[in-house]
Amino acid sequence: MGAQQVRDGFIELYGTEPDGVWAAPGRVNLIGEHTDYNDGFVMPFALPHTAVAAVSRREDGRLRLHSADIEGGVVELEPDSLTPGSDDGWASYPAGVVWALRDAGHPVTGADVHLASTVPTGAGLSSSAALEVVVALALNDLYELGLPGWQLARLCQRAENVYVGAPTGIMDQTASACCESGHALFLDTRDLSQKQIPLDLAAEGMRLLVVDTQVTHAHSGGEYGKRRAGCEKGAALLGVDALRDVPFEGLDAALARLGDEEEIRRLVRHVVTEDERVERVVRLLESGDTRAVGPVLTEGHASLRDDFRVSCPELDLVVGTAVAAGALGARMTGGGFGGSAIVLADAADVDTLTKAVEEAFAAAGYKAPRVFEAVPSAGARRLS
Ligand code: GAF
Repeated sequence: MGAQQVRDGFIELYGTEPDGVWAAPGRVNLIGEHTDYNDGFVMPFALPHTAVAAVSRREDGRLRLHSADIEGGVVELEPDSLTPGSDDGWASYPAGVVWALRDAGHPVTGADVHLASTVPTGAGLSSSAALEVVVALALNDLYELGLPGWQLARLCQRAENVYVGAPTGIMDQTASACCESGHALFLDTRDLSQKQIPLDLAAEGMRLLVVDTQVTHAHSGGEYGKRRAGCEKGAALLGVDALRDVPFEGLDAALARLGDEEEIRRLVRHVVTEDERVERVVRLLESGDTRAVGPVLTEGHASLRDDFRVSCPELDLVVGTAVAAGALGARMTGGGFGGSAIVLADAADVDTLTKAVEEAFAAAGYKAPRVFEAVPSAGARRLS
């Protein structure tokens, strides 16, 4: 939905012009999965799909939230009374941002918000991070807080972890806040240092497809939290602050020290090898060998499927079918347990691959997948 439509929706709803209109994108992650809560490396890029918010500042202690995408009216809350854990449905995300800003000492007294989003929900493409970041950026501007993107990302993560209660890492919010058009974001999640890596697949005759399996996932559910707790246990058993501190060269020795902790061993092996895969992809992209990224993606999928165990039959079917039909590489993207896969392919093969995946889904009796091309797009910004 465009800025004008969201602005018009705001006027219809609240009877006045908004102070401004902002946008924040969803993301795909090229490589680096379940590494962000282990202080490791990730490499997402922003999608063209965005959450758009028309927002006005209020001084009277009222917070009014409305989404064009959700049935139901305006949700009215008081910034003074926001309490972590209160279940306000979708409104918990923007409300959580207001709570996190105020909890960090920023004088946010209230706002009128009208939102609409084109980021598919439940598809592993960070629709919730886009909602959080667009509201954080709007309030940052309207209250002249002067916070940089990485700091807004930290506050949005706190909103999600503490207010909403989902134990996610920092990747999605940072991607939404900090990505740049035409680039993937190489992010060190320990200190949030960043490097923008140019990524122009079309210029090299390639495409990146997103295949949304339409199997919805949820991060407040138990499995994500269990993986995170297992990683923390692994780090504690190995005597390191985070699994990021286990060197790739020392992986075999570290695994041997874990003795009969078979499940922890698998988690550790995924995280340590995945960090190495991110660094390998950065080297390949920087040396112009983009095609060679494909097999690294497929290797990453096997690790997520067999060691970290966060894939599902639909994601495995996308990856297996695409690779067998000639893709350069493929893997699940995001948290897993459903959601989306990415497929790196020669441009000439896109139609054949899409058809192969659609036919495989039909033959398996699965709901038809949604396939679209992803081009690295702009991060969060003010539209008007
Ligand atoms: C989800 C989480 F929100 C991220 O923080 C990250 O852990 C990802 O799953 C897995 O890489 O998107």
